[in-house]
Amino acid sequence: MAFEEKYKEIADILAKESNIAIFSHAHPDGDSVGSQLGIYNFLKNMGKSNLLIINQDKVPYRFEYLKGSEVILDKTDEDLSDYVALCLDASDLKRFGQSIEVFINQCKMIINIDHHVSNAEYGKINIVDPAASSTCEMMHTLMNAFSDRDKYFDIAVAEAIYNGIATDTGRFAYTNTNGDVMRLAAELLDFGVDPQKISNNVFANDPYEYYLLLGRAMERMQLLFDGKFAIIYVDESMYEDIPRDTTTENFVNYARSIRGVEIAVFLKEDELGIVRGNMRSKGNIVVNKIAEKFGGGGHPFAAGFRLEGNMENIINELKNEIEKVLV
Ligand SMILES: [Mn+2]
Repeated sequence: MAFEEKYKEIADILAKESNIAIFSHAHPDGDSVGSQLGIYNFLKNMGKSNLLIINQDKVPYRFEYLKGSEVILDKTDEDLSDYVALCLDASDLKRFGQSIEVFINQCKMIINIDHHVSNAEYGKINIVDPAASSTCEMMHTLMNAFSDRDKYFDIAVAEAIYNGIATDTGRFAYTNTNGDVMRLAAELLDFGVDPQKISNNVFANDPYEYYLLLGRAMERMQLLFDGKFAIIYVDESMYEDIPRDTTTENFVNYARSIRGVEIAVFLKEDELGIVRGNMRSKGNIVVNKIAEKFGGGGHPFAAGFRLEGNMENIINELKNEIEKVLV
């Protein structure tokens, strides 16, 4: 089935159903929250009252400005057996987190919309479009498939979509930025989105402790292979006087921004013995294949993994793998 027909099929289902639960991946980002709140506000404007948004983790403060962010739950007592699960920006059921998977499986139908090439097509209906910049871009296409779309598309919807596009393209800088993305962004600005408002909330809104922690990570950075590989990490010792829940979102991009660096990796031990890794490339070297060797995956130039192990061992294994592509 062509994408166009699938979008229409999903729009028809969502227009007809009154019980819709919207899910996205653990550790929310601008695209996951943006796509959830974009479609939430759109469906709410259609008059639907039985809408739920359920995520494992709370909304990062930088996205709290989006309308509806306060209604996002981390669990529900509701019987979901008559709900449609709308699963966004998540390549497989594990990405939602264990507690959320249970809720998704209670639903009578799963609709899966995502732009990750590794998507496992776990839904009854799946639209997976790796050519899309973001799930938010796909949600905009979906909204266009509703009749009377203009009645439901308001500024809150537009802001949520812009939020996801701006973040997943690295502020319109990564290789997934193309003419379609810019035309869509232009359309959203014409509609009334205030880019300064979005930017101030998303990109200029971190507490002092965020930069203090970043400084500590940067100070211990290892630059290897003629300065082409940068590796940074945070560990327990860096948190002494910094709240434990201080986010490390985007840390990897500071390492990636250094002149000469082709691949940057950021590591963090998030539970005892579980190390999360973010990998970013400047666009010359594919990193999702490397992430796959560590049990992860993602986009060609932005990938990640999560695995059990000791930080030092993982750093050494990473050096070995990255040496193969860099040296
Ligand atoms: Mn995304």
